[in-house]
Amino acid sequence: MENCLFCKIIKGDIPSTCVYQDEKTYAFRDIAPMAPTHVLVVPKAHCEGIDVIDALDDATLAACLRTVRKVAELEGLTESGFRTVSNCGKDGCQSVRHLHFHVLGGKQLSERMD
Ligand code: DGP
Repeated sequence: MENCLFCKIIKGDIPSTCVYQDEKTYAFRDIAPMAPTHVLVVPKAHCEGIDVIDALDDATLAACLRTVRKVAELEGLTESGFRTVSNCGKDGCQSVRHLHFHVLGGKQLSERMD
């Protein structure tokens, strides 16, 4: 997608700090971290969000969740725990319309989800 920020990051047109990537997914550090570890996991194929997830093939969707787990391992979060969030649409405060999973950890996170 020509005007998608995360597609440009995946292509390398906009620099990012890569944490992990494979054939189907890319994981990079969030530009405005909300926890000591804050990584975004995205499918390399463009999909706008969970509301249109049917457009994404099952293998890519599964690969995203496996990459979340891989990032947790690489960042040393497996034992302490972490949170994965995918904001969707206006009320969900999704600001970039390319499906992404936030991986947050490295501190005790709040119980509140709002
Ligand atoms: P969301 O609000 O759920 O759509 O999350 C989008 C995230 O993307 C937000 O936490 C900030 C991050 N972000 C926005 N622009 C950039 C960028 O240019 N580079 C990186 N690494 N992250 C970005």
